[in-house]
Amino acid sequence: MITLYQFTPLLGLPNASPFCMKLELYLRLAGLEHKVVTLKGLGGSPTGKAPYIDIDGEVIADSGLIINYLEAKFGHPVDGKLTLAERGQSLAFQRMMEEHLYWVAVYMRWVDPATRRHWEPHMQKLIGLPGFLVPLVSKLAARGIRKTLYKQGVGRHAPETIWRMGIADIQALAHWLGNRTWAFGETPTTLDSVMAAFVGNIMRTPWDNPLTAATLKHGNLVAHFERLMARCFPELAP
Ligand SMILES: N[C@@H](CCC(=O)N[C@@H](CS)C(=O)NCC(=O)O)C(=O)O
Repeated sequence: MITLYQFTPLLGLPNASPFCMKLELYLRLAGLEHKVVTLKGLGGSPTGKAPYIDIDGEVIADSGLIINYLEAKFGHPVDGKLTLAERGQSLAFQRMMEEHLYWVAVYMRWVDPATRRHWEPHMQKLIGLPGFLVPLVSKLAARGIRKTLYKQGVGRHAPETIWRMGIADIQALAHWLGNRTWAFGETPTTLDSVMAAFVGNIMRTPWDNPLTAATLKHGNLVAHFERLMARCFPELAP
């Protein structure tokens, strides 16, 4: 039995963490039976991050490592038909979103001073905080995450540059997807899950910002997100 530990659903999405949303989409694409547990804290995660799973008593963290494990254990139900070259492309785009675009999205959600107050009510739901603590926790979180972004490197740039870096990733994805239904062939794969998780989270950010505006201009990315939602999460599909 697989138990998926992740944050509470938010913004009309299965998850406001793109990594949790990616993994839940993958589990549904793979048709692997699983139970979802909403996290109250990250103490049970071997890495201190979400998502993580428990599979027959073995606890594994990191969405990518979990998918590798499940693909190997269950006979590659989602990515098995990809050629080695397609696997290479898939991994390169996943890394672009998870190791680069992610940090711009973190800036958009947690640090950009113009938008922090819009995120606070959602943050309250995400962490389950009493209302009076929200301004303080929001300020502390923004301070901590600003330091993380500085160490990672993205946070050393001016805001206009940060936005430009994220928008370049979105454009690359949109141009690469073109008018295809899925990233590769007739059925969705892990890369489709990652794209929909990132595009969905950026699109559904409920305040004006340059990254969301640029993403919404790419009708093919929006339609791709809606297509995967209709297939995997009809209960939440737009
Ligand atoms: N590489 C990891 C990244 C997971 C990750 O960064 N999760 C974030 C949420 S989007 C998290 O749990 N952050 C909590 C923290 O850093 O304290 C994966 O693919 O699962």
